[in-house]
Amino acid sequence: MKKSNYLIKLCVAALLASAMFLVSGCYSTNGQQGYNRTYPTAYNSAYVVRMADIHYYPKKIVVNPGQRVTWVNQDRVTHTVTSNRGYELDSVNIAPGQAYTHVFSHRGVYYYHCRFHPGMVGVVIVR
Ligand SMILES: [Cu+2]
Repeated sequence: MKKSNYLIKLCVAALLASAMFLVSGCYSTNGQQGYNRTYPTAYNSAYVVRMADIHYYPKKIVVNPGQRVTWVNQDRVTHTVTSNRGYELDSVNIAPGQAYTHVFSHRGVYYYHCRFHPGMVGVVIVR
């Protein structure tokens, strides 16, 4: 019994340590400025939204009807791009290193979130 308590404490300590490591990693991302200039060509998209540190960057984008938007997961965990209402945005799981592309055909305001991280939200304005 004592031994299993010790093991549980050890696991909690390990989890806390890795959580702190993740948090400290939030501020180590460099080169964000150049990102939107370089990636659209790679993905042939008008806009690229990065997923990193449990956030979408940028959180809000404005596009024209018919434009492609690509979400790139540069995080260490899986994310989704899921409409708050309706199914305009309904990605499958986007693993680290993977991307999801969507073409917006109709004007509107499309709020979305990640299924795994409730605080991870964004919006695409098509006009
Ligand atoms: Cu997520």
